[in-house]
Amino acid sequence: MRKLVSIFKFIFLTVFVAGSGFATPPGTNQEMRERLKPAGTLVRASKSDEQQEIGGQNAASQPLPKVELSSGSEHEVKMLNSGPGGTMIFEPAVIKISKGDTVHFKATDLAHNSVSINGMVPEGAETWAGALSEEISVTLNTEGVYVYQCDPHVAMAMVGVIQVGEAVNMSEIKSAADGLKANFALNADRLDRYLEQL
Ligand SMILES: [Cu+2]
Repeated sequence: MRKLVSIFKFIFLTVFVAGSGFATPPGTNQEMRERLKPAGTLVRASKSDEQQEIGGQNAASQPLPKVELSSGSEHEVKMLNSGPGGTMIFEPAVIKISKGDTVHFKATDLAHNSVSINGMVPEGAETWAGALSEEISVTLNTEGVYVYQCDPHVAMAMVGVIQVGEAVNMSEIKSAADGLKANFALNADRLDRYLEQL
């Protein structure tokens, strides 16, 4: 009797296993994969859409807020190895001031300087060139946009922008910016982002 049971078990298992084997046509797994594939693709697609959206928000597509007119007639710009806006940076890198105001460049960190860039100041305007680690003050009496740099770190886009009164020379600044940007090995979009804030 036990023998019979085990024979039946054997037959049952054989038929069941074989049957299920036959009941699974070769195409079924493939078909299943095919059915699952679009679902998987959709999940990945929606995820990457989301990532693109997040990336887009962090990237240059997000317009930066405009810089407001700094209060008072004396303004301070720190020369820094590292600040909230990045490394080798003027802080604030973009300021809007009134005609006749003075900007003090502070040697908060050493081995930086502030030098106005030829062709990137309003026509007939004052220019300046500080020595390394020198704290200089410039009084700006000519309306327009001024772009200046730190000589040792211009390749890292250590530049700054001052708008005095109205940005009357913005088109000249923008065309000259292309030449300046050619010197940037790092932070290549910094100047564009600065000018966007005016
Ligand atoms: Cu520097």
